[in-house]
Amino acid sequence: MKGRLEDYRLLTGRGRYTSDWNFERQAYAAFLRSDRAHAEIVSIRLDAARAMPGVLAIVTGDDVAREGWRSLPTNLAINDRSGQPLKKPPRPALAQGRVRHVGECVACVVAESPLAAQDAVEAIEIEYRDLACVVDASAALAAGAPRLHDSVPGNLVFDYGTGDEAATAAAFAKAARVVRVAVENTRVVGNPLEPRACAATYDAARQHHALYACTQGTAGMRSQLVNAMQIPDDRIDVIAEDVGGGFGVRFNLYPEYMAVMLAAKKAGRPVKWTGTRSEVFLADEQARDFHCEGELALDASGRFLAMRFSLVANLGAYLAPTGPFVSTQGVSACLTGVYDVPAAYMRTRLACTNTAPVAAYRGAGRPIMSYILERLVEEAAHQLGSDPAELRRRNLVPKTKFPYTTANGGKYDCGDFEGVLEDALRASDWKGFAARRAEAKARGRLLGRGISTYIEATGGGFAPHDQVAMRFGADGGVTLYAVSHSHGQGHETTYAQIVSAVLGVPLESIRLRNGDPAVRLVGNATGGSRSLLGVGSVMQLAAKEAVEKGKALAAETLEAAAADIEFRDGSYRIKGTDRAVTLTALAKKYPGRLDVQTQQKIGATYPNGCHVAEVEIEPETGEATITRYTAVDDAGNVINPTIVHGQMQGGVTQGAGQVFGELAVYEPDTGQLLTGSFMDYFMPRAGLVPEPVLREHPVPTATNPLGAKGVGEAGVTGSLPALMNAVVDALRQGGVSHFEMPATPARVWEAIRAARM
Ligand code: MCN
Repeated sequence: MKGRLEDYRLLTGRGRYTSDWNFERQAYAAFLRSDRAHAEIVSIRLDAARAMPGVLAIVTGDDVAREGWRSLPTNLAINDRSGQPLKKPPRPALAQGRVRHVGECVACVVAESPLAAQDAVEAIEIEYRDLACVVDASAALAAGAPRLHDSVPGNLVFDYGTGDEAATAAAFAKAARVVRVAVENTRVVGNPLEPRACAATYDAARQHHALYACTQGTAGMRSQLVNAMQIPDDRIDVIAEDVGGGFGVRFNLYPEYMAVMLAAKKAGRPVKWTGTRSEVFLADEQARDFHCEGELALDASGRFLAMRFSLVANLGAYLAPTGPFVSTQGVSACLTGVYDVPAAYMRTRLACTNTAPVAAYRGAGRPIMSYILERLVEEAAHQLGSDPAELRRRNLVPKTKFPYTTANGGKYDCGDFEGVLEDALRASDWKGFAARRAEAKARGRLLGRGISTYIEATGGGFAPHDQVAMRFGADGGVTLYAVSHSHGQGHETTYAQIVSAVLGVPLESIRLRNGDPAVRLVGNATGGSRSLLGVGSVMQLAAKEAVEKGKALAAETLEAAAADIEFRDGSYRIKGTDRAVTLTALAKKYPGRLDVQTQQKIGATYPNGCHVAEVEIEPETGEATITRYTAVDDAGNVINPTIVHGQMQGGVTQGAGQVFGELAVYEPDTGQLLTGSFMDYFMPRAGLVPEPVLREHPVPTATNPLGAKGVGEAGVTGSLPALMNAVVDALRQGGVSHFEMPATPARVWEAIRAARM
């Protein structure tokens, strides 16, 4: 296959992204955003702004309250360590009485042009009374910290615990050795290519809203809106065609979308908002930002007896809809990694701070776990003087133990962790490293090697099931409908491959419609690397159902008994004869009769892999270069190897971005975001990661009809610890004993200099 089905359309500018939608009598929105981290709103005067040319309407938090629209939703289905449910401080679409982070929406101005709207924003007179702020999660939990929400004492929204605390303590008590590490998983900004945007229309006669927004799934967005606006589901359509990247930060409802919907209602005109890159930095959900402490208990032979983790998560000023889930169960779904460990416990305290809300970002919690766990295991190998691969090998869950129940109740379906590790050692020339290190040393460079054996959960999902529809057109084409969105993953191609293999029709005759409001379906948004194994599986079931449906019609057409009809290569034929009719011909002859709508709940499965990285550091400049990268992954059965390799490469690069430079920095005293543009915020470029060696080690799962595991996030879950382990290993050669991300030249140089003094 040459390229992906969607490539020509997207590469020739024929995609339809959110800001490509235009409407008759369309007006434009701009936002007044808080320029301070924490303050009471004393007064807002709108007269001067209203009098500006072209201004049509201005909405504020009072209008949202008057409309009866509630807080943006958030949820966590469990109670915390003391039996308490999640504290859910209110998060109105526009600030009501107080602002809690720089960039929070205060007012939405609608005008005849984007410039007129922006000018009027600047004419709004607002008086604030500043309050003390806190941007660090541990500081926010300390006694005497500024309190963000009246309903959240001590800024602690949830005190999560998972695993068996007593059994873990008992195992630690009898350990021959205990290894400890503390690491920061730094805050990053997602930065999809397409900045956030939306357009809203309101049909007063039908009391009906339509929202056009860049989203990873229209059904999830609609249900979040229904929850916040308290209106029936059929009064809202959410529409999205092409979406320019998501990475998790396009999953949830955002305040701007509700504000623009209200503005459209008030102005009586369609309203469009196209955010800027600055607004992405200030007000998109941000990610990671965990302080992590880990302890590993080992017996005298280096067997893992128990693990214990204590985490503090910074959730930002408000709880994003999925923020609490991602920071708790999203992290601990693979608490003990690929290791066979009898006891484990994790405690995570979720704190509010005066920063942008935090939620899912590629890996959605799993890279937090893989990072602390694999840094811990690497440190154990270092302290024991053991080969890091050998220590891992000794502790992996053996093939014979699947399905494997983890110490906190997770169930890994299948895998071959030892086989994956051995493949990676071979592919990375593990044994040749000593010679490469000596060669680098001779050139005055520090060469380090890092390994990670990771695992992640894919397949969950919040919706009750995944539903797809398949319609056969008069032109012989097949249209597939799903609610999960493709925003870079190539679903148009892979779903078509699955369906084409069953129906025997050409790939090019298959189209994909994501979230078409005319075909309302229940289903999950794209997230958790589950689209192929969830939606793709249901696509296959739907295709098989269509083939079955066609049998009776073929029998009628061929004047034979249905039992005598067989289907092969796109045609029904009477067994043992050459009398046949194609499925396409039947679809044309019997319009609508082959159409199907199918659903299924698909369970979780656990992709895993072993990544090995080598990083060379130039001690005089602090510059770090990835010299080799090897990834062996078990994604189960693979539908499209090119796409899978692209996904791995993208994920690995995303991990490399965080390890080598990405960092969102808030000034501690003022809460100002110091890294609010690409001038200050590092973005990984293509040259950061050399062409990786990518290998598959598939162990097909029985949990879905395709035998597939997810792949979209695996690259980052594996690369974050592998790369940082390599950096730390290189720096050890320079005498550095402790180092935190990001490994920018300045920070690396400073660490080496400090170690030399
Ligand atoms: N695939 C395959 N065989 C497998 C597994 C997957 O051929 N065994 C293919 C799938 O058919 C699909 C692609 O690989 O075309 C990714 O599939 P999957 O692992 O199911 O992940 P999703 O499609 O659900 O994508 C979500 C995942 C997530 S959660 C984030 S975050 C992410 C990611 O994918 N964001 C991305 N990859 C991204 N890639 C791009 N370009 N942009 C983003 O925003």
